[in-house]
Amino acid sequence: MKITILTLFPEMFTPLSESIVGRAVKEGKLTIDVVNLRDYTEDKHLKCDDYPFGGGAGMVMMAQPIGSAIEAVDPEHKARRIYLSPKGKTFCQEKVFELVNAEHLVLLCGHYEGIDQRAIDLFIDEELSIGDYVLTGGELPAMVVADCVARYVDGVLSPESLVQESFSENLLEYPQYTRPVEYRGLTVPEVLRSGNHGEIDKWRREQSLAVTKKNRPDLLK
Ligand code: 4GT
Repeated sequence: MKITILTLFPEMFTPLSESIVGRAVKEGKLTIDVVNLRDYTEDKHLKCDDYPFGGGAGMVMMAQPIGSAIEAVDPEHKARRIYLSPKGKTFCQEKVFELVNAEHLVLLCGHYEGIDQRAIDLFIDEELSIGDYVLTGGELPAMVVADCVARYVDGVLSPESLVQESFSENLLEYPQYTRPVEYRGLTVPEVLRSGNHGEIDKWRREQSLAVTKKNRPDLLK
């Protein structure tokens, strides 16, 4: 799998070279290319934004650098081209399972007041939002999508870590504990130290159900 990220702020993606995703990239399990849109502008001052037609605050990213960059990274339109935007359909785990089957994802990040609508109409397959709030740019959402998808690329996580999740579909995770047994007067529930795996599974299911009822009752409907 290859993920190409198009952005005016490539330095924002250094976190992707850390931790689990960073290791997967180093081991060649997936490729993440971060491409600077500014490298594709035809403007002699390397400008990538301009004033909005119709007036209003802020700047709008021009269609030309976006179009040229997308055509350079995906000339035959084989990739799924995604624009991260608060106007998009809400990103969810089901979408992760769909995207992980793609050979190539192109993630376009907007900044300022957004991008010229013609860049969306001409070059984008779908718009995705990571939730109902506004950010200064699409870079964090692109990292969210890249991280979620990377976890399901073969060999990135152990199969056991992923199986556990699919069992607990539509339920939130049960609480986890590690050593020591006692920390500041709070002890690890006895059942988890019993070695009785039937009882442990039962306890975890009950805890999952309880936390889902409390925090996300919508998931149970
Ligand atoms: C929120 C989201 C997103 C923004 C989201 C274009 C200019 C959009 C700023 C950008 N805010 N992008 N993808 N909820 N802001 O996913």
